Amino acid sequence: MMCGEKLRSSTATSLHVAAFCVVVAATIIGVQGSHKVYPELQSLPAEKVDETHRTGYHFQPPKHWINDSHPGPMYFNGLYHLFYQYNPKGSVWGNIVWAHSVSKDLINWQALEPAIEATKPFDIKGCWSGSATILPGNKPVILYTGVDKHNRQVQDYAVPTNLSDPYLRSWVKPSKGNPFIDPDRSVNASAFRDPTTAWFVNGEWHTVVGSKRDMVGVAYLYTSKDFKKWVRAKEPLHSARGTGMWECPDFYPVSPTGRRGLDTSALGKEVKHVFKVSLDLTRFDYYTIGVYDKEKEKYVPDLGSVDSWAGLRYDYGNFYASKSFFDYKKHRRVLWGWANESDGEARDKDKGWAGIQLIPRKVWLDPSGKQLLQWPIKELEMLRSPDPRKLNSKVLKHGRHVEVDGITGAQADVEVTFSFRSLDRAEPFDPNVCHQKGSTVPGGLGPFGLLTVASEKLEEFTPVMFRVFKKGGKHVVLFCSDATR
Ligand code: DQQ
Repeated sequence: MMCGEKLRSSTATSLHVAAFCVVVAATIIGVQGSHKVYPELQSLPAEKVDETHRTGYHFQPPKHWINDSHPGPMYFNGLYHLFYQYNPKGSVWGNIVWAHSVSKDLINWQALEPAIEATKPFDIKGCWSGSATILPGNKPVILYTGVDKHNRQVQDYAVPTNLSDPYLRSWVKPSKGNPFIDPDRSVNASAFRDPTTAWFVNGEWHTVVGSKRDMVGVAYLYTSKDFKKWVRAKEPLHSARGTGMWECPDFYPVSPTGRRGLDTSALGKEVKHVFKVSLDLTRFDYYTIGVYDKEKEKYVPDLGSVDSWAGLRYDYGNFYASKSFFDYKKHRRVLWGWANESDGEARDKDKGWAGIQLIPRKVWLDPSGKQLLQWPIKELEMLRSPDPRKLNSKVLKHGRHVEVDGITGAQADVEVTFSFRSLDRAEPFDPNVCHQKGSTVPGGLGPFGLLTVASEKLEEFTPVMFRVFKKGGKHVVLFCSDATR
């Protein structure tokens, strides 16, 4: 632990930090998502898997490349299903299938055969991201982007072969009705992908497909009465200038009060909507909060909720191509994201794996209505050791640290309370301070936090740190990390 302020344990003023305390966040990080094509590497099976940095907390398959959480999870008949983009032949992007795992608790997973592979003329060059929807009668259906033999991105569907198999091991892509959306001439068929979970309103099913027109990011809206024949609406659900390609759109309702999640089709007078896109230009996930006007079939962000990289991000670290789902079992909305590697593809090939699914978080609307709040799902706590390391009442001195021994510096689930005699020295809020001042330049109150992955003499470390500010008569905490060291 380190601190930039003389701190003493006290019950007067304390900050309780457990794994993710997201009030406002900002990070300096040199890692971004990408899936460039390396034909010479994409079909080289792992000779051995380097276990050094494999994770104990996150989902990852035993070997090879993964990307995108957007195929996403779904809850069906007592099991969680996780679908993700996977290269079964190597550890760089390529040969993409929809890999499939199932779990009872979102923590312990069993890998199954891929749900969707490139076998048909309408997906022969790739089975890209999409989403799952549960239709009335408890019938799951997958909508996904197929890359056809002409390299056009078309929208396809798949259904379980046998609904009474609890694992839904096998999926079929009917020739009848596929592709269900064929891009007409007005659509850019090389930028037209990732259909999101469908919602039902006004007697029709609705989905959106991410796209762009020049530099205008677009979410094309399609509607269907029977989930078979889909028609493009006159206007997109939403679009924004200067934002480029919108990948992996996600659109869902949030309750104005409380933490319960809502079914994707839920509507109501006070219900707000979240619209998320993964911006290909920056490779980060941005969201706005706004209102869904079902009569006009338009999503309108609230005043001050900004599209593009001037707006809010789900996460200020390495987090891309995310997807949320409504968990019918626990009535919560759960969000998954994907992180890729910061090493190059040569290293990915050598270590035999690349990419992880990030820790699933529960998301809900902040009481201000202006941003989302999130917290790791409760189930994560089952990974905690029965014999935790405990440190009590340590005084942290300016510029010093206290070593926590007996745990690995690379992976730990930490609950920590920092207490202050007073918060008087908190400075006015500055959201850019993490980026500008990093972990070493002191402010009024902070930075203080944890040094993870630290070398013995502290030449290298990754700080996860906090600064306290004053804003609008209250205190706010900025939560940052810095991967540059
Ligand atoms: N990855 C998928 C695309 C999606 C992109 C292909 C986002 O469908 O737009 O693997 O990372």
